[in-house]
Amino acid sequence: MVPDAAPGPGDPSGGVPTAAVAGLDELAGLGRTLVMGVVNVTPDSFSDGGEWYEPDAAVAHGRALLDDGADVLDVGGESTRPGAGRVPVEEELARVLPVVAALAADGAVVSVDTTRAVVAERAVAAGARIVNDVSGGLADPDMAGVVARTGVAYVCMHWRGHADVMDDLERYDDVVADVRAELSARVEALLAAGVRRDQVVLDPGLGFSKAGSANWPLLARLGELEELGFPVLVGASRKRFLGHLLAGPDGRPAPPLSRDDATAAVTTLAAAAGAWCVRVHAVRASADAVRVVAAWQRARGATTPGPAPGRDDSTGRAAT
Ligand code: PMM
Repeated sequence: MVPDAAPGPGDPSGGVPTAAVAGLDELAGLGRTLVMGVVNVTPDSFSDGGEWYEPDAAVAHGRALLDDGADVLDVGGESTRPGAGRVPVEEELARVLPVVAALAADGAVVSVDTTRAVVAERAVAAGARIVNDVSGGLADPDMAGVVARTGVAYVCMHWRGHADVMDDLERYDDVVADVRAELSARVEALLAAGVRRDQVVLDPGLGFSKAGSANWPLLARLGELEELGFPVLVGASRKRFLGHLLAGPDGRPAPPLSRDDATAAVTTLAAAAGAWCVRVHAVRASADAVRVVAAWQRARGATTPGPAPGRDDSTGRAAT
């Protein structure tokens, strides 16, 4: 892994997402899209089910992802696989807390992937610095209060229902406009509960209540979400819509583990579109991709007369 080149004085890194998110100062200076590596401590995730279920194996996997170039490790103890049932809260705590504590003690920036306020709060006490809530605060009315009280970064994903019903909630007039409006409503609720703006990261929730074809406009029009003025995280890794895209002649979707090259291609596109972070299972290719995009953007900034219309050159984010 080649270390990041430190942006020099006057470095024209227009278009690079350098947003300062609460408590993550050391990441803001990297001048490129961040890579979040997935550490699923579950027996049944669609993408890597069971592989890292034992805490020691999960910690070792997290460390390997750091070696591959991950900036953040996302530790989750409940599968969001379509159709999955809920995990009892004590079980979720037992799965994630030792892994969060061990990786945080190593000095890693750890995120906890949970929809439960109590899990979020205990994980932050164990060292997590990001709460990644695929329900955007809808699954647990106490989540916004915990996020406000702890002051940590909060990934607010677009969500319409738990895994057992999410595929029945896929109707949109215009998927991008609808997701944007529903995320805006979540942001209003978070701010009303005392969450600060600099804690919030938005996520379109690819694959969550989105039929295959609905995911592409969300990627293609990422700028419309960025216009809300918050950093954007993209989680496309190994998802079903990539499996359908890569289906063989028999029409069967490509299996999850064969979707990593397509995931890296999505990382490249998302980074070029200004994503703050990508969440991926196979880190190395995406870690390389975000560095390629940053170098490409710096060269564009050096050779073009100014920032693209509507962009704030200092942050690389849409001027709102
Ligand atoms: N996708 C999964 C789980 N957590 N979190 C965020 N913020 N965004 C996502 O798209 C997302 C997520 C799907 O399950 P996986 O852990 O097997 O990838």
